[in-house]
Amino acid sequence: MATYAVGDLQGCLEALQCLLKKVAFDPTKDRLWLVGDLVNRGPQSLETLRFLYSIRESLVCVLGNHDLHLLAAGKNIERLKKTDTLREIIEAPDCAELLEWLRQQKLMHYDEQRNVALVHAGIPPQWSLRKALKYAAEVETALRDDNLLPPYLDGMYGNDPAKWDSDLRGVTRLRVITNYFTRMRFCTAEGKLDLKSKEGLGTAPPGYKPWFQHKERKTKGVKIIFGHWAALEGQCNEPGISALDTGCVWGGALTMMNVDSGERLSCKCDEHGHAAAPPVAPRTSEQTPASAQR
Ligand SMILES: [Mn+2]
Repeated sequence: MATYAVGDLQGCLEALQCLLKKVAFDPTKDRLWLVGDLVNRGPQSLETLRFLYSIRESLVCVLGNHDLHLLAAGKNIERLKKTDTLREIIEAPDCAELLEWLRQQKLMHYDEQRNVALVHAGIPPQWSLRKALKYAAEVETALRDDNLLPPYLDGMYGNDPAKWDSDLRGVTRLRVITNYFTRMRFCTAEGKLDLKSKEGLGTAPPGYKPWFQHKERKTKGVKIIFGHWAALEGQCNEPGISALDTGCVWGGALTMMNVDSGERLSCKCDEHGHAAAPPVAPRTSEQTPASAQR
């Protein structure tokens, strides 16, 4: 019995299946943790979601910004953008069943025994583990509530306010929580977000740092696994922090990590969505650099 964490799938089903095959994944014994962004931009969003649903008993899954966008587009198709590849899901006969499952997923998973947290983008430096779990649960409650869900999905878009304040209420409060867990890259020590910069570690705007680099970060005693930031290429140089997004959908590779040993494997996701083992693993700098549109 093993537990594996996998980076942003974004519809790259063949790369996921390549990884599962490499470790002889057994859904009756093994566990698969997903950092979110299961769908969108990649070749097989619908098939990916159907496959995950079929092995849902073996999954721990946290939601990413693209998954939340799918939930919103499922309620209001006009939210779809030109670059989205989500229409096939929304028009599928089993869409309701798949989205019903998706909205039950969490923003943050914490494994107490291992002292490991799983999130899509990160945990802001000013939040303790206890606070992060409490705030994640506020959004999770809204996602599961038929009355709270529509106003939440309508109100979650936007970059403001850029910083958490415990006095925030309603949809504004949920928007800031959502932005931390699903969109954050750079922020100040106080947790003020810069949601525009998407490039690598050295590109922080003045006064900002990657969320995990702040000296006073309150979750320093917790191991954290996250995705979302392809420009890191799977490396964040911070003890206890594991970056798993290696930009599969952008011509990179899909990364899998054994949660207990830290051992990593990868499968490439080429432009046609056909997975193959990379010539040299894990991926190196010859990969396409992070594109701006993400
Ligand atoms: Mn993301």
